Amino acid sequence: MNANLYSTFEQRFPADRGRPLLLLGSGREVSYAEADATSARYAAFLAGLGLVPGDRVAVQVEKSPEALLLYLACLRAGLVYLPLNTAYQQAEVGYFLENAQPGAVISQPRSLGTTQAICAQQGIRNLFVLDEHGQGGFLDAARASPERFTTVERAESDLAAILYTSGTTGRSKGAMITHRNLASNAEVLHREWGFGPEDVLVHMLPLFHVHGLFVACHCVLMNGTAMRFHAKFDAGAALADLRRSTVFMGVPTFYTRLLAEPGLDRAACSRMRLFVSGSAPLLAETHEAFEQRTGQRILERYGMTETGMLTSNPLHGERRAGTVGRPLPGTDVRVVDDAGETCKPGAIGHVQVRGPNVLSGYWRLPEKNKEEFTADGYFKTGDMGSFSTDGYLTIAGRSKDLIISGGFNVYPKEIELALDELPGVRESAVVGVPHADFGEAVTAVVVRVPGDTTSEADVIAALKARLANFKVPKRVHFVEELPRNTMGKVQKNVLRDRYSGGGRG
Ligand code: MCA
Ligand code: AMP
Repeated sequence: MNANLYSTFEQRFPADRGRPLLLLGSGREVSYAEADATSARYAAFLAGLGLVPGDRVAVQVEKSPEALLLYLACLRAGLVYLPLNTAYQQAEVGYFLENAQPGAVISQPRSLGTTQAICAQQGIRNLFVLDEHGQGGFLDAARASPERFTTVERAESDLAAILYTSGTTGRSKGAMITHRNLASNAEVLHREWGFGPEDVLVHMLPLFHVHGLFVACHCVLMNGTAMRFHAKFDAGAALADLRRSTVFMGVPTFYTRLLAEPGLDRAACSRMRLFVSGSAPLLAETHEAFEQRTGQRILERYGMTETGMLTSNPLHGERRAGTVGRPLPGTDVRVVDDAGETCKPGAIGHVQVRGPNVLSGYWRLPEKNKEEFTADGYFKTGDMGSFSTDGYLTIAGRSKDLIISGGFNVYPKEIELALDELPGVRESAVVGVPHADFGEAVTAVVVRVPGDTTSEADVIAALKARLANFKVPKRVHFVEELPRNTMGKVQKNVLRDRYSGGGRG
C-alpha cells in the first residue's frame, strides 16, 4: 500500500480542483490544481538534481505559498523535509547541515553567504535561494521542469521529515518523523476537530514547526478546503480575517495579543466555530477573558515535535481551562511516578506516550533512542502532569530544563554554553521568568570574571550575533555568585523567584 502522505491528501482534494487551497492578502489564490502542478514541478526538479527518496532537503526560508508547495514536493518525491527556523544563525544552521547531510539546501537570501560557506565545507552541491515573495534562484532553476510527477510510493515507516529539537544537553537532536506518524495525526485531528466543507482556516503560524506546518496545514489538506495564508501573525489582520473564516490556530501569545485589540468581540467572531491553542500553556485567565469577549471557548491541546498532537479538549463537551484535555484516539498517554508505577488521578508524575504518531527515533543517535523510550515502548515527554478522575490531563511543569517563549523552545543549557564562551563571563545560569507577551522570557544570570566590566548590552549584542533572536536573553543580571544547593547544583528555582516580576514585558 502506498503510504505517501501526499497521496492521502490528494484523495481528499476537492472534486473541482479549481477551488482554492490558499487565499492570500494580495487577492491572489492558489488553487488545488496549481498546488498539484507546482509541487509536481518542484518534485521533478529535485529528482532531476539526482536526489533519491530518503535524501534530506534542508529549507530555511520565510513563509510563502512556494515554501508550502516545496514541502509538498518533498513529500511527493519521497525526500525528507528538514525545515529550519529562519531566526537560526550560522552556527546553528552549520550544526544541522553537518548532522543531516542534506542533498539540497534552500536558503533565505539573508543567510545565503553563510550557508554557502557551510555547504562548501560540507560538500553540499545543491544550494538555492527562495525569498519571502516566493522568488529566487530555486524558482528560476525549477521553471523548466515538467508539471507532471508521479508521487513516489512510500511505506508507512519511511521518513517524511526530520525536525531538530534542542536538548537539555545543549545539542540538538533530529526527530525522525515518518509518513505514518503524520498521516495518523492528521486523520485524528481532522476528525476530532470536526472539519467540514464550509471551513476556512486563518493561518498565521510559521511553517518551520509542527504547529503551523503539520497541525494547521494538514487539517486543511485533509479537508480539501482553503486557508487564509499570512506571512506572520498580525493581530489587526487576524481580526479582519476572523469575520470571514471559521477556524483559527495559535500559540498563547496570539491570544493575548488578540485580547489587546479593542475590536475583538462577539461580532468579530460570529462566523468562527473553533479557536485552537497549543505549543505552550494557555493561562486560565486568558481562556476566560477570551470567552467573555467573544463567547468562544478556546480548545487547548497538547503535543510535541517528536509526537505530534497527544491530547485535546473536546470539540463537543467541556473544554476545561488549564487542562489539555483527554488523550486523542489511538494515542496512549500515561502518568507514572519515579519508579515507573502508574499514578492515581490527581497525583503528578511523568507524562509518557505511545502511538502511531510517536517518532521512530532520533537521527543517527541510537543511544538517545534508548534513553528517551521506556522498555515497554513509551516515549518520555519530559513533561510532568496529572489526570483528573474523568481523564483530563493537566500539565504541571517540566522535568526537562526548558523555556517556552512565544511558543518557541529555548533550552537553557544551549544559552549557558554560549554565555560561558564570552571572555568576561565566568559562569552563568539561564531561567525563564513570567512575561506578559511571550509567556516566559529568557533571563540570564551571569558571574563575571573578576575586574571585568562587560555590560548587559554587551552580552545581549554578543549573543545576538550567534543565536536565533528568540533565544537571546531579554534581561541579563550580574551576581557575585550563583546560589547552589549542598550538591553544588545551581538552584534555578531561587533565581526564577528572584527575577520574576523584573522581566515582565
Ligand atoms: C520574536 N522575538 C521573540 C519571539 N519572537 N522573542 C522571544 N520569543 C519569541 N517567540 C523577538 C524578536 O526577534 C524581536 O527581537 C522581539 O522579540 C520583538 O519581536 P516581535 O515583532 O514582537 O515578534 P513577532 O515577530 O511578532 O513574533 C512573535 C510571535 C512569534 C508572533 C509570537 O514568535 C511566533 O509566531 N511564534 C509562534 C511559534 C510557533 O509556531 N511555535 C510552535 C512550535 P529584537 O527586537 O531584539 O530583534 S511547534 C510546538 O511547540 C509543538 C509541537 C506544539 O505543541 O505545537
Ligand atoms: P516542541 O519541542 O517545540 O514540540 O515543544 C513541546 C513542548 O511544548 C511540550 O513537551 C510541552 O512542554 C509544551 N507544550 C505544548 N503544548 C502545550 C500545552 N497546551 N500546554 C503546556 N505545554 C505545552
